[in-house]
Amino acid sequence: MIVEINFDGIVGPSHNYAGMSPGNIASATNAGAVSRPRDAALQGIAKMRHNLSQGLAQGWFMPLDRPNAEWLSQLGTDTGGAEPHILAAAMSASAMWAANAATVSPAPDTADGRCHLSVANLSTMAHRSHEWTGTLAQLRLAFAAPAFAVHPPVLAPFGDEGAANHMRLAPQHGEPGLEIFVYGVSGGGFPARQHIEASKAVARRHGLTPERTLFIEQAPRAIAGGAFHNDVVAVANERLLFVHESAFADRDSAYAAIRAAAPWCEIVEVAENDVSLADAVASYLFNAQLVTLPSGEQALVVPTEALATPSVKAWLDAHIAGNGPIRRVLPVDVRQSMANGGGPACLRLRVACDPADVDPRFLCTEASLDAAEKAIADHWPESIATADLASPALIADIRSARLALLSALNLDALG
Ligand code: SUG
Repeated sequence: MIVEINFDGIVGPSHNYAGMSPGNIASATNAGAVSRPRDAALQGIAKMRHNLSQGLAQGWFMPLDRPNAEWLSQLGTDTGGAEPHILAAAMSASAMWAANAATVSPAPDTADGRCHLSVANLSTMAHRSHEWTGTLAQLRLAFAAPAFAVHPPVLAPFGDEGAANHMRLAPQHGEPGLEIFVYGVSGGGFPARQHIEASKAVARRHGLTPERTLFIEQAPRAIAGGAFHNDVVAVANERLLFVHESAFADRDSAYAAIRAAAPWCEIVEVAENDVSLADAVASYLFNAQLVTLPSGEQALVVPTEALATPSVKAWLDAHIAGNGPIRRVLPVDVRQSMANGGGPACLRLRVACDPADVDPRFLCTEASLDAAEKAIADHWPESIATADLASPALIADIRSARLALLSALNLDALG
């Protein structure tokens, strides 16, 4: 039976604030701050535990090997010789934001009836452009069953940031759905990270039906305002699209096209007058996990920051009181990730599939969460200042910490 599994990226031991993502307001604001990798990873584990306890299927992806020596070698350098910004890029723990790992088209949507995953090239940002090799190896292990087709990345120069710019509406996860690819063109001097050419290539490779596939342009104003990915201003789950008024370049035609292709869908729009674009971006209201609980109710797993933003809190209170389709709001603390622009939704990749087809080592249980928590508590660095990134001792600690986690989870094959 097809269910939605959320695979969270475990925050890697090299988590740091190097300010490497222009257009991502949190990353720029916190550049140079001291990070807390252990707290960050434990916050991530607590979020997974929280969602598992709600009766949701939960999986995970392992941190990638950092610093990426192979990438440095391709650049003709190494950890001892690389300039600081190159070393910081090689050290990034950015693979934690699993929403950017791949674009996923579940089996009911595809021509061959397999669940297709295309690893994202993340080519716009140097520190993310070398994630795909490690991510692809991991996807090939987790989704090795014939029920899946795992594709290599679309080639540069067409930027692809994966599921962060992709939404799926379906009456239920296991039924054929409408896949919506949101691309950017311009954004007030910030890069548009998802290119339409990449979105179209992914849709073709996945064998999607044109009548159930839409390509919608992100509003340049949203990108300029800090919505570097569409999932900062919109999120979908089953029949429901939850979206900020300023998300799309041409809102009316976008909604008309969605309603024509999915007449059963419900669009809940948050008006600019109620929650400004600036508040939406700062609070990450939309970078929430919109999920269907076992009771059938829809819940929104929000970052704690959302409830601390008065306009957002007022909107959510009124929605619940007014009996809107989101019935529960569940806050989680992912502050360490948030400070780099990654909310609850960034940290997970949704794969609607039969859990029996997934390598069980990538599915979480209370016991495996305990094992991961222990490895993190024992081995993850407590703090990292950007000036420390070149320290050979820190680099050795980061490598051995990751290997300790892989070994605790029986995933040494990824080492
Ligand atoms: O790509 N931050 C990530 C955040 C990704 C959030 N993902 C989604 N919206 N789905 C990014 O901008 C910051 C790294 C640094 O500055 O050190 C960073 O890469």
